[in-house]
Amino acid sequence: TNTLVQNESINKVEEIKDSILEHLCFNLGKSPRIATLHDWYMATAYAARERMMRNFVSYTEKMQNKKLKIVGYLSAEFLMGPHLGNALINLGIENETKKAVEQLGINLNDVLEQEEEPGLGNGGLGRLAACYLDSLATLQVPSVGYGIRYEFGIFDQTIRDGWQVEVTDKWLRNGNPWEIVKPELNYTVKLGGHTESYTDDKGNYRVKWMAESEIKGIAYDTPVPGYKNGVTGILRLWKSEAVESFDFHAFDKGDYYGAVHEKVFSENISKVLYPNDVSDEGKRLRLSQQYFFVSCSLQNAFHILNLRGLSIEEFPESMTFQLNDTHPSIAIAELMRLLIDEHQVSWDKAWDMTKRTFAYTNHTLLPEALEKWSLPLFAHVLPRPLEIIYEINSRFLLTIRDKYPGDEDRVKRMSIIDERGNKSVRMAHLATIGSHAINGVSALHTKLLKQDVLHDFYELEPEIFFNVTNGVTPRRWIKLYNPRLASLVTTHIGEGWVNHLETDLIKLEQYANDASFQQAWHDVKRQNKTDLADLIQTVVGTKVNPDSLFDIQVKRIHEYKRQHLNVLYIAHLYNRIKQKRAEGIVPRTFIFGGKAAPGYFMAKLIIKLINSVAETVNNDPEVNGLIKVVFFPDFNVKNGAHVYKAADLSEQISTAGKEASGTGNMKFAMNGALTIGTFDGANIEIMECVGEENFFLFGLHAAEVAETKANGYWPYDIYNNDQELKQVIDMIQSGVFSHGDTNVFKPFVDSLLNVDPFLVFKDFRAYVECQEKVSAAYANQKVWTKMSILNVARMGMFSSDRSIKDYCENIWKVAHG
Ligand code: 26Q
Repeated sequence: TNTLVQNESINKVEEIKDSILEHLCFNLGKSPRIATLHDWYMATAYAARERMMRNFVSYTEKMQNKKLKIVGYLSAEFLMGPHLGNALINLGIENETKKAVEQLGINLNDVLEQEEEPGLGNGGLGRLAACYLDSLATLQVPSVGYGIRYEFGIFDQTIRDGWQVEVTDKWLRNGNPWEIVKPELNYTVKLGGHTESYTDDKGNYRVKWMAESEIKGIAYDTPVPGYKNGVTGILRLWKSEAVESFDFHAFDKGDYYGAVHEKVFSENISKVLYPNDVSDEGKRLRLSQQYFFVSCSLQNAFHILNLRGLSIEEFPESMTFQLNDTHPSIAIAELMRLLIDEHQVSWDKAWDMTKRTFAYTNHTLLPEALEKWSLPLFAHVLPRPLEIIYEINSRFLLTIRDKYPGDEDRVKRMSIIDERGNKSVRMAHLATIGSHAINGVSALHTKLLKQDVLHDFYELEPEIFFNVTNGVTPRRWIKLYNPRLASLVTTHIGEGWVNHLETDLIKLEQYANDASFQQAWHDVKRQNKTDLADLIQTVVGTKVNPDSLFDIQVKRIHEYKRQHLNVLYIAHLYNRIKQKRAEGIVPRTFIFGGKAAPGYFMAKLIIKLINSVAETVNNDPEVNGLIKVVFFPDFNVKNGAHVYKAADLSEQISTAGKEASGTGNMKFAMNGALTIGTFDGANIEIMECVGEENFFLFGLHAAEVAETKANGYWPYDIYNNDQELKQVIDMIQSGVFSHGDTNVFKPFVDSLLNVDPFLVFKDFRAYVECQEKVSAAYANQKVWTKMSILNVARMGMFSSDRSIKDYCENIWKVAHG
């Protein structure tokens, strides 16, 4: 049988090679002689796509089965990362493809490097959606991911003079071989204008939306391969275009330029992804985007219903929609509108159907990050959906008044409309009221949702609250991006872990004390670190020592994530070295990566500070390479491939109660990094799984954070009472890291001394002490390696397969593989 398998593999290599050559000729019009690396990438991508399309078609066929409930995952963001490597892994043809391109004289890694990643998301929430699509396909759950085909994704980050400079992301410039446009799948979406009521021929009160403009959404489908199971799921993204009627209309009047203007307006809707900014109620285009993709998706759902020969009444049994945060929550009003205005369903029936259709995932506890829209803006852009929201709200508030007579305070708190100051629409309230299930993304987050943010709603309907702790896909985050570790693991426990992480990874525990396994484990990490060191040398120009402790914090830059706590520690170490108190410091390389929202001044200043500290520390001969600091520019999925696998220490140091879950924490831990972390988000569950003795915990608990603030927090006192902290702050203020410039970091220092909204000072001492423990532990490499093995072995529950099974069983009530 061995030779049989070998022959099969050889045949496969030939097949793939032929397929690549065919696509090079027929789709790219090139001969191998003149083909560029990018041409080879495109040809290989088409060859892989071809292998997914048969499954794609059969899966779509399967979805015609009337009895299956389809999951629609509505998300404004899908941060898919490069497709090719993942497709080869999930199709199970990575080795054969490697050989095939080698025989064509090309290196597969060079080919993979060509792919421009579709950065259609900001960070955690968008990447979560991508991991979930992978698991949905792997678990054979009939599903469609619905979103927006942004022409410009998240900006590319460059660093100039230590500052972040944003560059537009032109990810489509060289074409996108993964998507298939479906021009026949197009829907019209109304915007603006006003409404008119009338009585229909049966004497019913009806409303007509006289829109100011109409735009068209076109479907672009991207296949999502399941792991070695012959299943291909669908990511369906909507691109906006002008409706033809507007062109003709303008031509009638002879207004050619007016028609073109209309076209430009329409195409703008899906033009650009908005950064995860401090909440801005004034972004009209963002609201239009949300409504646009939601309306197209729901209209598409009615089309699918029709194709399957089902009636309108069967909608909630045939399809369920998950709202990825409030960004698509306008779907609740839109489904009501489609049912009532377009399908003549009664209010009560429509409301019952709507509630059964939607479930809502909350991703934030920060009050300032809860989505709100100014009422006048909402009325201007979406007059008819707003009327429906008013009606939903007034009926809802009746039930509240009924249940809590005289409690007008509660009514005000729970209303969808915030009547204080400038009136606004609270999208989290709409999402909660219109859903049959609502979930947080980690145990702590769900607890806090029930306790604080949505407490009134929890009191009203406790049974609709669920927890679904986030997860990440082991296909991309271990097998694809850490091949050395993956093959070491497979050699010892077989390859079942790739799609059964929950049950199989634990088998590694038996090798935790095995000296030769420990050595092999250590060697893998060491090689991964060398790879990253080389990349840093090339990209940043800094030489780092692969034998030093790689201490990494990569994530969006935000004050609540406290990159600056990490920086203060580095400055503290630097101070100790300058004062000749360096004993006990183990060689460390501090690596940072992450983008700041373009309008978030303090986040951008933190990037500048990291780069300034890096410049000073890295070039000081007294430091003599003992510590190094690196800011790795443009952190994204593609760069993440080199980062997680090389980490010794994962920094998860958010203020307790602020990070809903975190998912980077999981990627690091399942690639063998130990975590230094606060009692926050999924850190807590990670610690429970890997064991307290294998986790570096520090800092205040969420309740203590709230308490500290309630009792009046004076950061200035902490600064005055901690000499080492005072020295660090004074160094920054006095220009030690800024060539004597005392202005540049003044806003940073002032904010910490006067407000310190995220309790950096309060946790500083505990963090320093915890870092000392890390250093001591790292000094014993055998013990460290054992802890690393145990971390990985016990991370099984953080597979997104487990999360998706939770959603299937508790929220969607659908079967899974
Ligand atoms: C909202 C309005 C206008 C413009 C942009 C936005 C916007 C866009 C993106 C608001 C928030 C986001 C993204 C949020 C996010 O990524 N949250 C993270 O979600 C992860 C997955 O659940 C969690 O692990 C993180 O803890 C959470 O911060």
